[in-house]
Amino acid sequence: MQVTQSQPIELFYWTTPNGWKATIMLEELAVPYTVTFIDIGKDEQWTPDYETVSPNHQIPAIRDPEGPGDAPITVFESGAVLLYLARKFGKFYPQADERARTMVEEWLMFQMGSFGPFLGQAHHFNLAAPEEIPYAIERYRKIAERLYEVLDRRLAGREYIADDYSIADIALFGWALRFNRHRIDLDDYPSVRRWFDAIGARPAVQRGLAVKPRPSDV
Ligand SMILES: N[C@@H](CCC(=O)N[C@@H](CS)C(=O)NCC(=O)O)C(=O)O
Repeated sequence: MQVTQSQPIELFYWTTPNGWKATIMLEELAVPYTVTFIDIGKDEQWTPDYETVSPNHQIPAIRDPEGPGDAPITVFESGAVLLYLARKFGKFYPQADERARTMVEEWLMFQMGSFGPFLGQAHHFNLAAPEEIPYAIERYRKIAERLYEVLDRRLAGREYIADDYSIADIALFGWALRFNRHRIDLDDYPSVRRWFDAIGARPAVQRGLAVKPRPSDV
């Protein structure tokens, strides 16, 4: 049964890999949504109001006025947001097929647990740390390469990370977009490169990435 959304979902968002997962998903679903920009560079996540939506004061999060039982619901953590939206609208997550669903969940968890948190550490030590710490830079460089090797092996001969385009592709793509910051050359990973270009060419993905507070933001 097709689920319709009358009132827009409110997305709490900033232009980051975890934020893009949510805009891409909402665009792919073509459901109405509004965006509340939370500029984490200006610490706008640190308000008591936002804590009621996102207990760890991070983006993304959503408020769906038409949640279960027709009552509002808030969801924080990007993986939970993707799963909630996928279940609600019955897309990009093969709920009825245990084997296919488990495959999507494995790769979604791989992203949430590794291909994100570790790459974020690489960004920190490559670009933000107040001093250069060769040990940390090297540690996260090696981990980034290992993660891309895993992804490249998985994508060899496959169009998508699971059987069909899914929330696992959406989640992984958001982070792969930052390959420059974690100092990965995508051309060293030809299967990742092919997948990355194909996902990036999807119109909904492009619309999701275009959600910005100012046109000049990257
Ligand atoms: N596990 C969280 C991580 C979210 C996250 O790291 N969000 C970052 C932006 S990508 C953030 O809000 N940073 C601000 C802060 O931590 O104060 C998720 O997947 O939603």
